[in-house]
Amino acid sequence: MTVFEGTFTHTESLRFAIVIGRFNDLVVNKLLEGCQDCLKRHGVDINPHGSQVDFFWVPGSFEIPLVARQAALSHRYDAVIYLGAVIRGQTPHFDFVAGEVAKGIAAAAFQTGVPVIFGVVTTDTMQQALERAGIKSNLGWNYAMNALEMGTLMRQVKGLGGNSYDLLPTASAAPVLSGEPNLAIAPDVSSQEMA
Ligand code: INI
Repeated sequence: MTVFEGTFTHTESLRFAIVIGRFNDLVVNKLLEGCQDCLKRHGVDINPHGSQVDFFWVPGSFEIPLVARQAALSHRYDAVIYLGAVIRGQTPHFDFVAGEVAKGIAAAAFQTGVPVIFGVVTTDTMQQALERAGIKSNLGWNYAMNALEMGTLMRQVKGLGGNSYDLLPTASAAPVLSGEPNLAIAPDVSSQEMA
């Protein structure tokens, strides 16, 4: 049998959408910085005027799934990354916001066949959120790694053919749809440990 794994190399043809909720922007901007830094150091052109990454800004996490689903439906992207911060102490409807975002993001992935990365930090306090956005580690980096891994993996999976998304346009205009398993494992995948 075969082992399929995503890679963190040969990223020049990958395309990503990053959907960002502005709410708690102190946290979210740091997540975005970490995410961009990781993509850039793995060879992705993060220039908003370039061809590899598009950025979508929305008011808060609650709005993320709508835009993210639409972005995924465009099938321009190998993966869509959602960045947001939902902090319990700041909202009595924490569970509604956090729950709806999680459900919406999962639905977007299933409905579109495009990998979605759940980059919404949910914490009890601002301090905990900041610790995950740069003070201790930066989860934005991890979310970018997840996007690279899933984007490259899905190109291999789609290369197998015969999946339920056959009637949809291909996920990317990029040509690498080999169907060959890629056994390479990024040497730096564990370099950013979570707190
Ligand atoms: N949005 C967030 O991204 N994080 C939060 O912690 C938050 N709080 O605390 O309420 C939040 N609310 C805004 C929400 O996402 C919507 O933008 C708003 O309700 C308008 O639909």
